[in-house]
Amino acid sequence: MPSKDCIFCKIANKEFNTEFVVETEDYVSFKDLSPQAPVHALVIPKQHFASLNEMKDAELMGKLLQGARETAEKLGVGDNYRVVINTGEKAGQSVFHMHVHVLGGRAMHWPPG
Ligand code: DGP
Repeated sequence: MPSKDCIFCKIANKEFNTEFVVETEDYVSFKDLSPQAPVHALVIPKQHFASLNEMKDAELMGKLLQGARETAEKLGVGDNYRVVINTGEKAGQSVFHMHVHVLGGRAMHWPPG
């Protein structure tokens, strides 16, 4: 169920002319507004799920990972990139429409903060 106040639903519905890196019938990816690495994109399902915990469709979950891989490749970091899914406020989730971060273009540290 799309949420009318959800910014990522609006992006997926093309209400902001956002340039997509990848688009399929199930998901889109686009560059993050507040990049934390030289390459930072988000992969989101077109359907609204508040977080990973609301997603039950394993096939769609797998498609989002394929989307992350394809997004990294298209943005030129296909050999070295990090995929992050923040789930819940304490884990750093600030937009409650499930999204997969794709980060690359610099060395990554572990553990993340
Ligand atoms: P998280 O903190 O894991 O919920 O990540 C949310 C990310 O979404 C954060 O890195 C900033 C990004 N973001 C928020 N609003 C917008 C927007 O309107 N456009 C784009 N491109 N990114 C956004």
